[in-house]
Amino acid sequence: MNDIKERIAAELIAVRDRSLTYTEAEDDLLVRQHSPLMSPLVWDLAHVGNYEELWVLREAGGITPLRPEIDDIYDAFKTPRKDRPTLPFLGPAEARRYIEGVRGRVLDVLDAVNLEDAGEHAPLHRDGFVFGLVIQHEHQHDETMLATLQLSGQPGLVRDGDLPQGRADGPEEVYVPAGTFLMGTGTLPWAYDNERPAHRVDLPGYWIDRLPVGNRAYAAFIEDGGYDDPRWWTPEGWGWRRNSGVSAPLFWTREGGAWWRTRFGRSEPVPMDEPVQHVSWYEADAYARWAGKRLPTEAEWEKACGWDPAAEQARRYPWGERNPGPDLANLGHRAAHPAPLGAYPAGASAYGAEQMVGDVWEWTGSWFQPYPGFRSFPYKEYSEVFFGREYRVLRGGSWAADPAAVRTTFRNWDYPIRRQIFTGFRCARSELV
Ligand code: AVJ
Ligand code: FE
Repeated sequence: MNDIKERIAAELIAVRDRSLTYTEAEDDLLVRQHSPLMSPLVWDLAHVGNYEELWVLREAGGITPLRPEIDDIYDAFKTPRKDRPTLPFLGPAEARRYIEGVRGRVLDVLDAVNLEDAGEHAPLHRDGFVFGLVIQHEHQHDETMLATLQLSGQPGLVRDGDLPQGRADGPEEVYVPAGTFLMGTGTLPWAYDNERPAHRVDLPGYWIDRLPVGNRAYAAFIEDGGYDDPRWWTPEGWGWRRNSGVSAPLFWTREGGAWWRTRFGRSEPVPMDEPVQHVSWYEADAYARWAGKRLPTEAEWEKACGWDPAAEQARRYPWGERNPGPDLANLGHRAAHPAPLGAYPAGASAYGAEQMVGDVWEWTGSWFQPYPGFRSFPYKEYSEVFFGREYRVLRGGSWAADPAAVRTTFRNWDYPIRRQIFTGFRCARSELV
């Protein structure tokens, strides 16, 4: 096996270990629905196996379907999440057997294929793309499973860990001078279709927060009456605020004059020096207006994160090409929460912005739209069907995102009302002239 095949095999093993860890619970917890926003955990588990069967075995490997009769059950477009408990999905033991059977054949395909000359299947196999696709897909579902586990309120299921200390000093904002940069990528082999093609974008100068907005600052917004003042909210945001009755981030409660949160089944004081998470786009947008700022556009976010103005090229990570070690970013579920603000000075971008990847996904002010020259690959339902004015773009990746599915060009998206995801934000403002 050559280097790339060894890396793929290692990544396949790592992501499967992760999925199995998140589904070690008793059967009842796995088959139950914990929120209408989420699938039963065992659905996610077999869905990643079915996706792997579809893409690696059938499409790229030309192998006859193993279990075509279950395809409809695991087609995310056929049944919305809220209705998935009614599906005749595989039980935990059968799901584990199914995904293991698929995986064995996937490793056979990997072993046998010539990645650089796979005949009619070449586009899927080039640079191991189809394996990258299923590895990233499974990691994304693992993050979804963590959101489900958080919503379940069940203690003792999710591993925690230690993170670096925060750092209080440093400027509030960094300046990004006017000029063009290259947005998106034409070279990263495992990038999704929505990250392509690379294209020049010209931006005026702007300021962007050095760090994500912290719980202390967010609590000040609440205590200043931010949830009760329509001046800070868009009309849709204000409508959502009134109908939902929301008055603090999801999982926060007020007890004895202090803020508490529940995290994976346990109650704890809100750590004031961590980035805020579990806020909707509407809340992020309102906070930014209260602070005299706005959310960064997606282009502003990406330039501040990934562009190296001296080298005139984009970096894979804010600090460069090096893999995200524990001194650089809080990724890959090292702990089950964001790191304190200022914990990763070594992970700063060329412009000095910190914690751009890891800790929390960050809402941007942009709708999820195609880049100029976008071409769907390998299927329309990954990105294309979501383009428009329904979903807001999220950037950076949370503590629960794996480095395999994080890069400066990576795009995530969700409805502006969603809060169960591990999402926060930072603010920006235009240069005053
Ligand atoms: C890109 C995170 C919005 O979870 O719905 C999973 C990723 N696509 N299976 C999602 C995805 C197909 C997607 N998000
Ligand atoms: Fe999926």
